[in-house]
Amino acid sequence: MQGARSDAPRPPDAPRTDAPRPPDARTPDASRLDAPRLPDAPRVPDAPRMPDAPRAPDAPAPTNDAAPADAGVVGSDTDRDGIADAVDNCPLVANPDQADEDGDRVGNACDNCLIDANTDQANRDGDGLGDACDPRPMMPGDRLLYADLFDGHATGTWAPQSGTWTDAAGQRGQSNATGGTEQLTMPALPSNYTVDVDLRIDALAPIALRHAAGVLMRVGTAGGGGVSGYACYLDSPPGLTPQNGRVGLTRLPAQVGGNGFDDRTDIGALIQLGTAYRLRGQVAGDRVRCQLRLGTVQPIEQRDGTYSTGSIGLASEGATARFDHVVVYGTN
Ligand SMILES: [Ca+2]
Ligand SMILES: [Ca+2]
Ligand SMILES: [Ca+2]
Ligand SMILES: [Ca+2]
Repeated sequence: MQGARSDAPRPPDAPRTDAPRPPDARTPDASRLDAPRLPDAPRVPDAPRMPDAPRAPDAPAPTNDAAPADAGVVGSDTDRDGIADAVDNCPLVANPDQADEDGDRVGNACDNCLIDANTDQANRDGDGLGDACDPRPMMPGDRLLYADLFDGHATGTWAPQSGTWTDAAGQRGQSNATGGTEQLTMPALPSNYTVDVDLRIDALAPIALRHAAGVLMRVGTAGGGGVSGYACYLDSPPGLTPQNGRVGLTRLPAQVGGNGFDDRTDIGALIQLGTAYRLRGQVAGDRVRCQLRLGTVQPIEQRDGTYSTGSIGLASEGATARFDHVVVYGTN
């Protein structure tokens, strides 16, 4: 608005300002705005830029109508974030930090799958999530609800219930050998959601009934001060190193009430200490799912109506673990 008004009264000043360099700058700009077509191009181009490249005109002209012209400093910068369009990983979204967590050359600010490398940004159903991460890639309506990359951009607060939790090197770690749990406190998540998390088990407690780490869903406080909800986790039987890996889905507190469940599936591979794995947990109505996003490992599914709402959490048992990339997806 202001710019437009300024331009209007500008005429009087114009002559003064334009005087020094205007002839070159003004003419090109005008030709671009009015009509980046041939008529104007041929006329001015030769004079201003020709000296350096007499032959370049043919090729460069079409490509750089905007770039060279703007300032001769950084080229065209549509989103005005200081990064020229040609090298901006989000040309239409201001993101001066150029953060790109999954390294697919699409900045976090405009990546439709934050933690899944998908340079093509394929999104068949046209909703807010790319095929690479969309829980329902052929059904519109999904979107990102929450993401914590543990790089200082979190919008929620983690509330430790037990264990020793600290952030380091862009990850969230639990270093108490016996394990620990914590819950994400944030504006209520909807009842149904999908959560992806990368987790890594670094060390096993010498004596433990279980060596496991995972993500919690529909978390709440259990009667005895413990945690309630559903846990999607990686598990390794004690006594062997490395152990046969298993992925599990259980209701917490485990086995309480006599009708709880704790299903585990051998994933046919070893869980390597120090290696990160991605788990996907899902809750929708009374359907609860857990899947290790690795190869062809099949998801474990249960139907259970014990818990209908609640946030997400992180947990480890008999293991020192590190977590990264907690991303929650939901339906509009
Ligand atoms: Ca940008
Ligand atoms: Ca990216
Ligand atoms: Ca991506
Ligand atoms: Ca999609």
